[in-house]
Amino acid sequence: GFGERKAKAERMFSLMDGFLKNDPFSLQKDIIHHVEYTVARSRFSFDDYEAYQAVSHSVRDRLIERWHDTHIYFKKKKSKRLYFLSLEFLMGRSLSNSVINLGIQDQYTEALSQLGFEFEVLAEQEGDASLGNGGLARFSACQMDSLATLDYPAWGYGLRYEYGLFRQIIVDGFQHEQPDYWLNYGNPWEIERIHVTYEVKFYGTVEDVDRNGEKLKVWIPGETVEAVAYDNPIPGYGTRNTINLRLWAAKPNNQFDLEAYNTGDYINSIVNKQRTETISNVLYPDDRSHQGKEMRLKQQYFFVSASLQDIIRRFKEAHNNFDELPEQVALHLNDTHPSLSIAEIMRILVDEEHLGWDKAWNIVCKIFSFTTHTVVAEGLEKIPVDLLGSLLPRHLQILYEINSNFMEELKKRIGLDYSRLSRMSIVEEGAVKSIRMANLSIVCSHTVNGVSKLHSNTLKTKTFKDFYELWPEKFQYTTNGVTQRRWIVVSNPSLCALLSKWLGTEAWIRNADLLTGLRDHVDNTGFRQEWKMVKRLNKMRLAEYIETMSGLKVSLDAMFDVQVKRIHEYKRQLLNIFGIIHRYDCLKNMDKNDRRKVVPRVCIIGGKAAPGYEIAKKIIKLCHAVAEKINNDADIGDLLKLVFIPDYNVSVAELVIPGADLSQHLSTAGQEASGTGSMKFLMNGCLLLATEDGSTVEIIEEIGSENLFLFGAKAHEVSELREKGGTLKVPLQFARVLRMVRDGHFGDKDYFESLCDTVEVGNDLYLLGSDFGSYLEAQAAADKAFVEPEKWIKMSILSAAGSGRFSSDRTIREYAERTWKIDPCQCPF
Ligand code: OX2
Repeated sequence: GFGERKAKAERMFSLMDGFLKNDPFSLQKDIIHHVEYTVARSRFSFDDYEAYQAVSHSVRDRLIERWHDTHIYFKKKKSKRLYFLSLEFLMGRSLSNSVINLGIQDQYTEALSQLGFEFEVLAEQEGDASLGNGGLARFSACQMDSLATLDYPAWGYGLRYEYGLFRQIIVDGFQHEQPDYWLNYGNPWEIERIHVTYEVKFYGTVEDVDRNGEKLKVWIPGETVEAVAYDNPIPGYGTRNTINLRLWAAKPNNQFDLEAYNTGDYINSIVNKQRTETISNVLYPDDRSHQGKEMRLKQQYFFVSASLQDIIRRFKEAHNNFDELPEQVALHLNDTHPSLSIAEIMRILVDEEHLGWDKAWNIVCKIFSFTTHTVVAEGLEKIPVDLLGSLLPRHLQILYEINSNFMEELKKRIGLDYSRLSRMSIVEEGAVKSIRMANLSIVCSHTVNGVSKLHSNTLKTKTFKDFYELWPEKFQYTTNGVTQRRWIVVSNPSLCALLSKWLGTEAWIRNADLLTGLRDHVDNTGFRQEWKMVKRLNKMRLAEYIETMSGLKVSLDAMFDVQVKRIHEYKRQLLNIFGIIHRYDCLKNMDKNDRRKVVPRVCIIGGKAAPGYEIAKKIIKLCHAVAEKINNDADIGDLLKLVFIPDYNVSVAELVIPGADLSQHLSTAGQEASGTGSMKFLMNGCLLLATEDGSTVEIIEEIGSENLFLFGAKAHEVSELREKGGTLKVPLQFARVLRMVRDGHFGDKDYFESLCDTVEVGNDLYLLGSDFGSYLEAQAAADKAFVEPEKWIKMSILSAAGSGRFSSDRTIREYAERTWKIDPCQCPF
């Protein structure tokens, strides 16, 4: 009975000796315990990596306690839960973030120093968890941090890829990809749940069965794979709440292929089994492009099926009526990658739970919300019907049925407007008949979110215009944000201390709006002096990194000018490189006297190109070719340096961003849905040089256009400029730079030819030529501001002061209140 169970639990708790203690002495005991029993190294000889492992395990123990309490509490409160479904999470490192969020960083620092270790050095031992590509994936990670911190009853679901995003190495200026087998040395931050497993089925056929006069569809699958859960605790800051990120891995199930076994084909039967394991093996490295690959679809369904089984099981533990599902469960689709969930949940409700179609559909339409991160229709995911039909025959039927119902309803509303009907259809007819995952997601979701105000307008007026006219109320926007815990507290400790000192409180760590308080001190010279010192310190850190990485010594007096993000034509790294070539060319043609007035620059570029994206790879090579020339030109010296930072990832970002004076966000207006890098730079007092794209429009509202350097065509001007195409006027400087590259000024003339072609007049889709003039003006304005240090520092302070709105805490609160309709549920301490 209940009394007995409670007594037993109480006795066990007394054996536990209460919760773990966090004073430095207790921490030391726990660390040494883990060195001895977990890492199994003699207590007298363990290196930094082993010390890191032991420390991490001691932190994990503390996370687990809170994780348990949080989940018991959520269960008890029966509050509605958010399930955040995403195929990508870029978590980066966990150690510093965890001890900071647990509020025990000082204790750890002291404990370790008494053991002869430095906390920062151990934290550096950790490798990144790179289970994602870029902005979308890091945004997922920031949202998890905010969900935990704001006490929302939420779970994240994802895939536990064994190979994360490839490591980028540069050989002779070319990008090479190396596998990121990140689990090689173990992962102390996850908890394997060998008992939480589900079968996921693929292939096979669907049969019509008559059961007691009822016509049923029965899916007879051809392959079964087992999904096993790995839980990753996500601690909130300043709260006991610690939520869960559950990642699925594929493993072969135990039922052997009996026939193969009996015919003596033992080895082959095992080899076949191993093949099923590969589903969660590797992350697809293409940022924003979709190729209809079977393995990718398998991953998506594997993820969806395991997550929904888990969610439905949990729901059924406490409820027996599916009508209650919408009051208990919010399912969030992070882009269309998890949108097979819609067909899967219909299958579960109709085929397995035997609800009528209409009843099931009504329920399903109340639980999904959807965020889209793209602008261009070509970027939207489509799945060939043949592929889907063979892998998931029953789901294809369901999708057809959803679509035919939708088409019927639509005809009633808009009449027989066939071109419109075919644009809105979930099924795309054509050379390759396919399923449009975005249309599916819009039809079934109660809310369709854009990621910035501008993006949402594009969705309403272009990308999803037809849908907006049909269901205007579905279309919302929630501007992205980033977590100040990671992007200030973890990555910029000196700025963190400065902010708390001058704001007189640490409360900004949970309430970023308080950063506006910095405006009150902007005229205080003492404050500005300290601000300057912090930037200098971070520039030193970055300069050291650049030197160890590339051997290049850079001057701290130079302006550190940074562009770091995935390499994409629309992000226009090429515009940056052309600007650098132009600067170099000007320097070469300048006399000694004029040179003395030039602001020295260290230009830093970093980012990965998708392995199959040729043009992006050529951009990387050009960057190296130009760097080679400039950096070895003794005549130029410290006036200009160009550095490519290889293998840009979360932990590199933590180092680079705080050290930047200027950062560049150059996407052709209307192309970047939001952009989140800019927000991290802003928080760190780095000035932006940017187009009026994505969330920059809202950044301008917060900090004023006088505090950043804007340039380029506006979003509403772009389509007209593109139409003008070949007749557009391009500045002479642009033509000259292009010529230099074409003429082999930087070598590899032939190799760069196709790259040059992409920006030739008439072919210049991203408008590099027509934006070049105003780009150079913005750069000149930045130089001018930099030579007035007091002005620059003010702009820097006002940038950080206006960054509060771009905290992911604000993003999450908006989603929670408007979209998910969930309430905070704070586990008592
Ligand atoms: C990115 C978008 O490109 C970027 O603008 C946005 O800030 C980020 O998502 C987070 O919303 N894959 N990555 C993105 O979109 C897709 C698709």
